[in-house]
Amino acid sequence: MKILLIYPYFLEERPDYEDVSVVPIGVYYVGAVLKKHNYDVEVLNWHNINKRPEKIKQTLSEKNPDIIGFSVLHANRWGAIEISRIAKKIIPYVKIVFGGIGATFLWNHFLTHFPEIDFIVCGEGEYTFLNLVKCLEQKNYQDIGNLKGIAFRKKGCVLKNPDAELIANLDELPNPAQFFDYQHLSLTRGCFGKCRFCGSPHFWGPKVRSHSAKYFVDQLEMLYEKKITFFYVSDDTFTIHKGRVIEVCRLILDRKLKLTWAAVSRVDTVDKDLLYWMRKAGCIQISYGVESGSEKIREFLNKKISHDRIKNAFALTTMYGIMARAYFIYGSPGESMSTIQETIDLIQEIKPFSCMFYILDIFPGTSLYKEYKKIFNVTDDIWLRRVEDIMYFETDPDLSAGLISEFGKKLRNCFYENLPGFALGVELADIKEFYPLHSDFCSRLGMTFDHGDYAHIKGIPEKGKVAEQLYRKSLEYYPDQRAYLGLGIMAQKQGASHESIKILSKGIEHFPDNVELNLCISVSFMNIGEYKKALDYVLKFPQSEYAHELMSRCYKALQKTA
Ligand code: B12
Ligand code: SF4
Repeated sequence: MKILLIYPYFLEERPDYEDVSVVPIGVYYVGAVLKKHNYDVEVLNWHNINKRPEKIKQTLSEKNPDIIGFSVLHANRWGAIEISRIAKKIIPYVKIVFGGIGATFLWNHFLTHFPEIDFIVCGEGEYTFLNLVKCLEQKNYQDIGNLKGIAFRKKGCVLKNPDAELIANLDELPNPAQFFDYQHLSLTRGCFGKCRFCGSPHFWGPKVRSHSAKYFVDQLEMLYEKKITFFYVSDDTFTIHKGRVIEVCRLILDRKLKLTWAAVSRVDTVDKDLLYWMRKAGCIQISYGVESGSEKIREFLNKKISHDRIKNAFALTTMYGIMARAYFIYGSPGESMSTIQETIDLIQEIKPFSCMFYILDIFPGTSLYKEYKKIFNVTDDIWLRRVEDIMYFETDPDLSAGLISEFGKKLRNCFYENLPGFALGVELADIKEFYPLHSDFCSRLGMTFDHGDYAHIKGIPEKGKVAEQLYRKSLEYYPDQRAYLGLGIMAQKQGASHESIKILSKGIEHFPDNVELNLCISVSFMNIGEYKKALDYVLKFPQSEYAHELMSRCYKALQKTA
């Protein structure tokens, strides 16, 4: 049995490409269970296959799968439908299965309107899909009628079996890192929150299940051994079980895994102790759902977090040298310039280093969607339109597209204008053992302004100056390769070669084997015509292509002067 697991494309281009280019972690869990049972499984990340549509036919013909499982989020469902149609034409016997959050809530809609879809795996997918695959392999179609968690068609009727039980012990799942490489990990499943715009509570239920710290860190370690050193912990609320998270951090430290990671959390589940351990174990960013500065709107969204909690979480996170990131939602009922101003006031108070602003969307599986259907007396048939989603403002006569765009601009502009002040005013906890970490934090932030995410954003003033000050602050804490290099490159760009050589030499004293520092100083020496000295620095790195390029430039210059 050849099984393809496909993560299909979205309809719209996004400004944040990274958001949609990652295969959901659940696909690897589903794949790992199948691999453990010796099935021939392949995961295809087809988030951008629509840019080369001829590849779809060609790949499907070559691979000739018996089953294709699609990972469907609401917004990529059309991608899955279009690929399914092509697949059925080329391989008429192929069985098409939709799974994932988007498929779960619209099983009836999909099976009613799209004959190319054969089955829907509702909810947690690992064992439900395995059971389905086994039945299909044995051509035992009779038993599919008894498989929990499956929706299917029978004699023209769409049927759904009862939900499957949730997996009681997540650690019994085979570790996906044995079979696949990825950067998004999850420790827990479920969330105690009941936010109106979120599908998670209805999908996973209110009970939070967790892997053990050992399972989680084993997974990290396996990926680390495959040279993956940066991770995103994709839980709804990673910090829900404080003790478990500290155990994870201690294990990362005990096993000496030199990695960095980012997590998602709620402002009401962090404290000093936890942040201390998280930072020590390599956490560099925590994203919090703040949603709005207006209490009224937070209440509507059912977010249930107080102003003080938000303030406290951001202050503590920053103090420990972790980038505090805020998710905001705008375009909610009652949104106006005055509530947007409340959000801006909050941003100025909590000083986040990164903000994500999303327009309120109405996704199936959320309370918002249930209310929307009731108020407008519509059915799931609205999704027959070839659109990704419906934004709340489109349903509200008090909000127009123009207004929403103005809100978005105002929020982003305000954040960007204030960002340099936030960065330069950062106050870190005066804990001696944290000095190397603080140094790393400041240089990392400096790099973001200098040549990272913020470097190309016009609305951020004085990026170079901010970066320089952050690099200097970093070096006040501890020697840091990134800071030396940043300052060295800056001086070099300004034509201050001697200054650049001075700072890079200091860096090389601390980090003699750092390739970038050595190659950069070599360029500065070349800039002042000292080719012999320049050569000394590049000769140490025969394995680097750039070093070879510099070497030949040095030799040519030396030949000319000889
Ligand atoms: C972390 C996260 C992200 C991260 C990383 C996602 C990733 N690729 O791993 C980032 C920030 C990149 C992200 C981006 C987006 N996200 Co997001 N994200 C989440 C979050 C919080 C956790 C996802 C997760 O890891 N779950 C744990 C794993 C184990 O579950 P899983 O991947 O869903 O897989 C299980 C089942 O769904 C099923 N399954 C999944 N695929 C398949 C395939 C087959 C064949 C089968 C049989 C079963 C199956 O079995 C799996 C194992 O049990 C969820 C909320 C949630 N708790 O689920 C929102 C959520 C999934 N995201 C959401 C949205 C809207 C998005 C974006 C579209 C937003 C955007 N900016 O455009 C993008 C989509 C891109 C994407 N690739 O996910 C919505 C989806 C709503 C919907 N109905 O579609 C959710 C539900 C949050 C919400 N607002 O309600 N997201
Ligand atoms: S938005 Fe976050 S806190 Fe709220 S229910 Fe969803 S996952 Fe939980």
